[in-house]
Amino acid sequence: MNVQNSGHGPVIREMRITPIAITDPPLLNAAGLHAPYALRTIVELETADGIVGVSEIPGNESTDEALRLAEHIVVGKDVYQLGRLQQELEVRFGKDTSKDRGDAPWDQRRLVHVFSALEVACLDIIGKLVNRPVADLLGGRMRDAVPFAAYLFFKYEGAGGKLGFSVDPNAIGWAAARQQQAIDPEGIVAQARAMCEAYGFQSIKLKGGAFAPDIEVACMHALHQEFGEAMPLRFDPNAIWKPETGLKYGREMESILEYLEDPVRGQENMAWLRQKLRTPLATNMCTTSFDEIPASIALGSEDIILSDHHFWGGLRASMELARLCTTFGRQLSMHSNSHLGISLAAMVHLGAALPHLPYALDTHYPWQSEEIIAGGPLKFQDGEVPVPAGPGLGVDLDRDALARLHQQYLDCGLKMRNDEIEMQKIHPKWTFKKTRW
Ligand code: GKR
Ligand code: MG
Repeated sequence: MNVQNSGHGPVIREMRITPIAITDPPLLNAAGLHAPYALRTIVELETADGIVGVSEIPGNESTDEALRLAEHIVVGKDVYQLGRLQQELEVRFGKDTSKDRGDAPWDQRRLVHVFSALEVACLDIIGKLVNRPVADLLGGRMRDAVPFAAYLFFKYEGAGGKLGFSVDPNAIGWAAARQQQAIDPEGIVAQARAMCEAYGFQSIKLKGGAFAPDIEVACMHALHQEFGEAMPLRFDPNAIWKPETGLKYGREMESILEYLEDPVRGQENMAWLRQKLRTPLATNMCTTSFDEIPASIALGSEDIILSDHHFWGGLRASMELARLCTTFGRQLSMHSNSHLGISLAAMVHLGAALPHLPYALDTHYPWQSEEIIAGGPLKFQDGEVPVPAGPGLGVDLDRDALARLHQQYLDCGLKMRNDEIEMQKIHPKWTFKKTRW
């Protein structure tokens, strides 16, 4: 039976895809340097009755193109037809493979992003239809607020955007601190202090992979000294270490880490290291899709899977992943990339519905200085974000901001994230290496 255009239920009448560019500071990581702008894509679905659902995903020309190509599949579907939508998208685009993910710290697969965008927007609509928050559609809230961790970065001076790498002399508090250079223990500790004071975070993660391990590990020890035993610490060099480097520095940090994230590349190397360290290992790089779960279990490659609804194909897929994690003795936590409030709201709904939440989740949110949701950025209280009130995601688009950030996208000329090119503007001979130290 063809249920497309059946006329029953809320049918999607229109899909709007808006790429935007948001100001992003010069943050360093294993793949290079963040550009002055990070790209996001905002998707709006509107039903025949005029109900609008929104979502936000990492911006990339090829994902935007895929979304456009999917329009004829999406328009005419009932918002409850998520299974059918997914199946038709798989037929249209073919399933993503692990290779499609790429070697960078972030995920470059198309279908997971496309489906995540459509699923979240449909759930936003469904929530509005039944007058319930998205967390209730995922099984109901287990908690009213979701804890996040301070996410520190080595960085050059500046705040990104039009100002390039210059500093705003009038900024105060975190707005000033976020512009400072941080390339050594002193800078990292100062960054951590300012971010924790502003947001109340009670766990800290440092993104590594930018400098030689002894410098980065010294920063972790400096953080431990500054904040003491009570502050859980994590470190993530994005798989750029050789196995023996992971072992040496993993042991050096064994007494101070809550968990060690992607110290080495690939499930086999992670499994080898996991046998040798007492510190739990987490990943958003070696077990990154359902297809990789069997090998993860067979090898024992990690303790914690860092899900990301943009990369795992949506919020319901992340709930399914949580069940698998429980079955196979894994913990589940959350990965992030530069993002705005629609993504954060979705992360919070998911975080609120997850049966177990043993770790504070990752977020890049403090690094962003622009917003597209009405009423400005979502607020943190003692490092936690309360589940947004109201049906669906509980956030509304600020259309003026959307138009402004779309114009910024057109003006900046970026079409996809490429941290290597950005790094080469400063260090022309620099090249990305999958394994460096
Ligand atoms: O924002 O530079 C960055 C991070 O390196 C990001 O791209 C990673 O995907 O945060 C991420 C991670 O935990 O690996
Ligand atoms: Mg990571």
